Amino acid sequence: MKTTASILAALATSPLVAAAPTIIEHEKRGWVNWTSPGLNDLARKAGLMYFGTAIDNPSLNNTKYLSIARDAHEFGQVTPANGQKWMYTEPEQGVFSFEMGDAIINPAIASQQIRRCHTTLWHNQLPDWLTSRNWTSPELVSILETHIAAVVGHYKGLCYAWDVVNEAFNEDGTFRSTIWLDTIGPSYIETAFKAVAAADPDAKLYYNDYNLESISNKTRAVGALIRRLQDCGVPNLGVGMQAHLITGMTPSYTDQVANMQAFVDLGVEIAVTELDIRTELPSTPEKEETQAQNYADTVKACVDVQGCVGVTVWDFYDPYSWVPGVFEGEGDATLYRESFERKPAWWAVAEVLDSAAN
Ligand code: 9MR
Repeated sequence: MKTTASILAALATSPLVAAAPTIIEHEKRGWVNWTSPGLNDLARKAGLMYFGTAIDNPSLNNTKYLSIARDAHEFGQVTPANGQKWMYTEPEQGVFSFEMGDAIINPAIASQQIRRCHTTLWHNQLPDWLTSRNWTSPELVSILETHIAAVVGHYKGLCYAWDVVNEAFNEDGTFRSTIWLDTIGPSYIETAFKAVAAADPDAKLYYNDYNLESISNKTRAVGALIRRLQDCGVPNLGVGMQAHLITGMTPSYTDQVANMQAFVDLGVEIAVTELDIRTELPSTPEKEETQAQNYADTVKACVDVQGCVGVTVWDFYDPYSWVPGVFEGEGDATLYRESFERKPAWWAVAEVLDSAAN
């Protein structure tokens, strides 16, 4: 017997009958005036654990921004963009400060937003005391373990995941030369993962990097690292694809799915951790349409690959995007304009999530 739902479904797919507009289309066209579902609401219905955003400390005095950033309907997950990094958490050796991290994490707890914590080991934003002199390998291992025990210990039970090691590979798949590699050798990675696992046994432990969105020498090197970590018994592993992408130059949906599946096949969970898609300025309606399609492809790939748990944008508001400060002449990388108007990319993401849910 045909149910009403199956008749409606058949009508919607019939070439003679236009598909019923989705709720997103209704709202976009101004047909209904309701409290719209946010991106996280839609992501949850589409089977993801969250749709989230990075939040940085300078934005904490912007009330309008915060009303969106702390709305769990829109963002069900938060990452501190800077507040948990070494230069802020251990500004002097053995002196720890959690003020900046707490300012992002505590309101996220209050808003019932999942926390991804970022990051216990990177080569950037290190304090001067650490970089301005040479250490022996045992000294640096001890510094690393002390730092992780203090910082991860402070946030124990509060972080769904930690980006344990960030950006450790070159594009060709060799290890990046950093204070960590050059002093300790590649074993610094295992050391960091084991230290975080010991300090917070429930946290997911992510390797996080950029240019991991389609299969390459770099993604193969990350795959080999994951297998090594598994061999030495590191639990709860994950791979974060940062996805700092460029409008019109993103990997195809198919390539992103194949790449995500290759990571998932290693037996780890994955997430899109820092999504933004930058455009050469000035932006145009055509460029924004391309950007919208590019955002939709990445979000859809995550929705379609079982094991991709969520998508985090690296801020949702152009004035707080890192892009213009680093890439001269580029910007317009996020989902919301300076006026807080939602861009075509927001609607495209909502559409992808909404149709996955239905
Ligand atoms: O968004 C962060 C920006 O405010 C900092 O100035 C910058 C320093 O390098 O780091 C940015 O965040 C980075 C993240 O921690 C790791 N992946 C790349 C992000 C963009 O640079």
